[in-house]
Amino acid sequence: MPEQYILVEREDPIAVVTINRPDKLNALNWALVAEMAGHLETLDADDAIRCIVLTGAGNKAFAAGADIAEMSSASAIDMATGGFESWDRIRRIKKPIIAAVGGYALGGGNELAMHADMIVASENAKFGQPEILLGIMCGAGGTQRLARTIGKYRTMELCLTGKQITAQEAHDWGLVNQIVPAGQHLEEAKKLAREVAKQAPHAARFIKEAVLAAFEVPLQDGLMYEKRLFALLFATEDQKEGMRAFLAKEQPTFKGR
Ligand code: DAK
Repeated sequence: MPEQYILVEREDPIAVVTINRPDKLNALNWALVAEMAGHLETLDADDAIRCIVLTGAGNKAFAAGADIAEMSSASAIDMATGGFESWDRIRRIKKPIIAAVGGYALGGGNELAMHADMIVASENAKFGQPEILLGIMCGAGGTQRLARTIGKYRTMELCLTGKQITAQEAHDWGLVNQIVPAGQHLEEAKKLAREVAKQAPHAARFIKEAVLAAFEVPLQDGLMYEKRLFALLFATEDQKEGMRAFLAKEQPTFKGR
């Protein structure tokens, strides 16, 4: 399958991955999600990249969901077997990902944004899970990640009515880190990414792992996991450098070792 849907721009130590299907509001067909997973994995394996920004081309949409035209003729078996692998690959990316959302983040678009670790939204952004309006439900983690993020009652409201919420509401509900003026989402997300990219890469990776574990394991197990990862960081040169620089009143230079 020729690559066609995703643009990657490197600005080491960050990279921007853009869903480039603006005429269809960046609707996520299977080939697109597979292509995105491939690029994210390549960047994840590249030591020169320390934080990834994920965005949609144009200001109208981050992504308006899975491709309804493609899904309309899919069988239950297609859906059960075909689509999930690429999403799982995106879920397993270890580097921090920041979603830069301008316009619609609906259905799979919102679910994709929630695969990121932080969300920066333009003030014109709209979030929602409109699957029920199509006679279906979330398929890429929406019920689970939303319930853990904005709580049961607001998740029920979004998923049972299909309504869209504004960037301000999403921010008030804890789904969005920052709201920025319309059209500024990418620039602001890149600023945040550069801030993250300055940090010690092993620490950033373990923090992501530990925070995500909080959604999956009981507290005692999560605390034990955090303790182990914390101790492991004392095997890195960056721990020595961070503490040396603090004591010398200097800025640290982290090398990812
Ligand atoms: N799929 C396909 N095409 C889409 C699309 C979508 N989700 N959203 C928009 N488009 C296309 C439109 O058909 C139109 O194409 P042309 O007619 O120009 O060829 C073009 O994008 C512009 O859209 P509109 O003309 O509709 O633009 P408007 O400004 O009038 O409306 C809108 C914008 C976002 C309100 C509207 O486009 C809309 O309601 N879009 C659909 C939103 C939606 O229902 N999204 C949820 C889809 S279900 C899974 C993983 C994920 C999922 C499922 C399974 N597995 C891993 C198995 C996720 C499911 C979903 O996301």
